[in-house]
Amino acid sequence: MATLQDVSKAVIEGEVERVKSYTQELLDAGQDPLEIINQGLIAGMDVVGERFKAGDMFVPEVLMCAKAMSEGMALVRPRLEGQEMQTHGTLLIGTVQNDLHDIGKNLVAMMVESAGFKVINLGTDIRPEVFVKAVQEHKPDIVGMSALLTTTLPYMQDTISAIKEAGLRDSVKIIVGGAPVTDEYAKQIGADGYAPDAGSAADLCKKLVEAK
Ligand code: B1M
Repeated sequence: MATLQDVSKAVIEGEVERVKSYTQELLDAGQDPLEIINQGLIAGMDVVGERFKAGDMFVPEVLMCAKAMSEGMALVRPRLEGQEMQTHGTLLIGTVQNDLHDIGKNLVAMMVESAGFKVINLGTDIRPEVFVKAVQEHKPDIVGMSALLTTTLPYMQDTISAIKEAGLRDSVKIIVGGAPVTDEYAKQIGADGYAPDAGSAADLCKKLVEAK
């Protein structure tokens, strides 16, 4: 009989088929779906996040783990039957205007989702006014911006200004990241935080909502 530890171990090893079969076995045996999510799937992704941050795991491996976790989630979700899944909060994330890079941003979205957040992923080339509209519509706890080009970095500042001008700055925390972004730059443009990688971004989101 599979255990919750088997599920986490299979997530950590990026074993999609094993995650699916263990998850199904536990569901069939009547295991609480929320326990499977929190003590199996998310617990596994927590370890993946730590190892990725420490440089012990690399992007392709993390993508496999995230896929394994998503496939497990897909089996569990229909069984939740009205049980409110506790989320830490909502992250609205996008790559800034004129920037089409999305591999790192999607990795951040997956890790933050795996850490128990609802994530609204706006995509790439997101203009400041589109961020503003999305904040008004979704009322997220955190707005995340990603940029990979030195030429698109200034759009982070423009987006923060647009959020301020719309009177929404006090309602959200703003985090930034991407290869050319630094902690110093984040402070300079008035962001609430910077994360160098996807695992740190998940930790940062947890820290910011706890402090809210
Ligand atoms: Co582009 N590109 N690219 N490219 N590309 C870079 C970024 C570049 C460094 C390559 C180089 O010249 N050495 C260079 C930028 C130079 C600069 O500005 N300093 C560059 C350039 C110049 C360009 C074009 C202008 C090329 C051209 O057309 N002449 C063009 C621009 C297009 C545009 O955006 N308008 C372009 C296009 C492309 C492709 C479309 C071909 C493709 C993107 C495909 C896609 O994303 N769907 C691409 C790619 C793949 C790259 C490289 C090779 C890889 C980027 C990547 O995905 N890394 C890149 C060179 C390199 O990095 N080796 C390069 C892996 C990813 C996991 O890491 O995105 O850093 P990263 O994300 C990390 C962290 O940064 C952090 O967490 C992630 C996971 O740990 N992070 C966050 C990211 N976002 C975060 C947000 C957070 C927190 C953390 O909070 C919200």
